[in-house]
Amino acid sequence: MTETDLIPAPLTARHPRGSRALDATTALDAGPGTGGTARWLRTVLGAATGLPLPDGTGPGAIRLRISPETGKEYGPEGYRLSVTGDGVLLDGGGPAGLFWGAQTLRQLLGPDAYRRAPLPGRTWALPYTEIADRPRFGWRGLLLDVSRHFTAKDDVLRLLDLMAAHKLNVFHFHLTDDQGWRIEIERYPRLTEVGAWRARSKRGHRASPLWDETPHGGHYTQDDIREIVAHAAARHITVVPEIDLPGHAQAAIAAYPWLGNTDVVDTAALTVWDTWGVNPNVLAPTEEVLRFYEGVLEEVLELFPSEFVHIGGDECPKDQWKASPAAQARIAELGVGDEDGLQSWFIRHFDRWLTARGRRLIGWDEILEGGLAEGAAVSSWRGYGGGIAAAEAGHDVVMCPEQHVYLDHRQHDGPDEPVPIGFVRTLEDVYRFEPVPPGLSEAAARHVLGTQANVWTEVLENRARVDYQVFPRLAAFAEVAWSALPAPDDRDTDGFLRRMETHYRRLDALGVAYRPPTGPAPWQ
Ligand code: TNX
Repeated sequence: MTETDLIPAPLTARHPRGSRALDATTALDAGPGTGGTARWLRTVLGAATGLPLPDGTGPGAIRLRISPETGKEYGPEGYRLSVTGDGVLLDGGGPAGLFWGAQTLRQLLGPDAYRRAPLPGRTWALPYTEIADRPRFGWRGLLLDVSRHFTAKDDVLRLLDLMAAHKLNVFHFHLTDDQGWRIEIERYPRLTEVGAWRARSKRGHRASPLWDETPHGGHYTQDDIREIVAHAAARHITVVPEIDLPGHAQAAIAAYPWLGNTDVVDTAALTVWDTWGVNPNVLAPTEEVLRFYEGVLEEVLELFPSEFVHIGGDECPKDQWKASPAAQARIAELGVGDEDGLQSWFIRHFDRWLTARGRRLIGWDEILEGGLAEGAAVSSWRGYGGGIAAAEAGHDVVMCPEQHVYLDHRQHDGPDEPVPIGFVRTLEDVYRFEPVPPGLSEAAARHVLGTQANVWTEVLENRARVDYQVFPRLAAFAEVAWSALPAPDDRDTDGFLRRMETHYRRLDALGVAYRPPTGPAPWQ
C-alpha cells in the first residue's frame, strides 16, 4: 500500500525517491484566483491534519497558482503538481483544475488525510511527485434519486464531498418522481405539503417487498437547495436539477389533481405512489399544465445556475392519452399525429422555453420518440442506442447505460447480496465500462459530453445501503470518467485493484460503508 496509488489515475506521474515534510510552519502561498482551493485546503485538510496552513511565502510554502500555460496544455480542469526538495507547486489550468490537484495532494498525504480530526502524534509528508493531469470527459456525473427514498440534506452534502474526492463534477439531482416531490416551490406549496409524503414505506432490504405503515417523506426548502448548490460550487461540481415530466409525475398529480387526465381517471383519489415501477398516471397535455411547469421551472432556474436542466421524459406510458377524448382532441388540434408526438410536444415546448432563458434541455433517451427537440441533449440509459442516434444527429449526449453504470443494480451474483436487483455489475465490470461505444463516428464521438453513474433508490432506503451500492464502484467509475484509459480489454484491472487497497483505507477514514471485497457481512 502506498500513498502514490492515485484514483483516478493521473495522465502522467513520477515519484522520485524522497518526501517533503509538512508541519505547523508550512504556509500556503495562494496566488491570484486560488482563494477557493486555499479555503478548502485549510478547512478540510486542516481538520484532518491539524496543520494551520497560515498565509505566507518562501521556500517552505505550498504554492497555489493558476497558470495560462498549464491551461493551454491541460485545459481549465487540468493541473500540474510538483513536490521536490525545492518546494511544493500546485498549478491549475483554471480554478477547477487547481481544486482537482488539491484532491490529488490529499491522496498523497495518506488515508489519514481523510479524517475529520488529527490522530495524536501523526506527522505529515508529501512524496516527491511530478504529475500532469487532466480529465478525459467534461461531464463526470452521479445521479441521486431522492424521490423514492428521501436523502437528508447532510447526506447530500457528504455525497458531494465524496464526489469531489473522486474528481466527479456533475451532480444530477433527481428531485421529483411518482413517489415524492422533494423541492419547495413557493407558488405551489401543495407539491411538498402533499407531494413529499406517502403513507407507507417499502423496505428494500434483500429486495423483499416488505411494507410497513411508517409514512415516508421529506423535502428540501429553497434555502436547503441554495446551500447544496453553493457547497457543490465550492467543489467545482455543477448541480443539474431534474423535474420529471410528462411521466413520473404522480406526486405532483396527487398534490394538484387537475394536472392529470381527469376525463379518464379520478385523479382526486390519487395519493403519492407507494409502489415501484412505471406509473400509468401521466400529465394531461393542456396549456394549463405547461403554465404550471413553467412556474415550477422559473423557481428552479432561480436556484440552479447550471446550463443544463433535466426534464426527464422517461417511461411515459401512453395508455391514458390513448383513452382520453381530451388528449385525442389535443393531438388533432396540435397536429402532432399520435401519442409519441404529444410527448415530443411537451419536450419541444420546454426546449424552446429553456433555450429562450439561456439554458439547455437534457432528457432521458425516450425524448427521441416522436422526434428530438432542436436543442435537446440526451441521457442515454437504455443502453447506448439512444445516445448513438442522438450523437449521430448532432446532439450532445451523456452515456449512462443501465447495463453498466446503474449502481442500484447488484454488484455480485452471490445469494447473500443485500440488494439483488438488476444486472450484475462487479467493481471490475464497472472498470471495464467504455462510455464511447466503438463504431461511433468521430464527429458523433465529440458529442459525448461524458458519462454518469445513476443511483436509483427504490431499494436503497438509508445511507448505509446507498454507501454499500455506490462504493467501491464509484471509484472505478471515476477512473473511467477521468483517466485516459485504453480500450476495455487492455485495461490494467489487476493494477487498479491493487491501487484500490490504498483507496479502501481512504474510504475507511471517510466512514464510507462500502461493499467489502470479501462480500457482505451478515447484517448487510
Ligand atoms: C429506470 S433510468 C428508471 C428509473 C428507475 C430505474 C431503476 C430511468 C430514466 N428510469 O425510474 O428508478 O430504472 O433502476
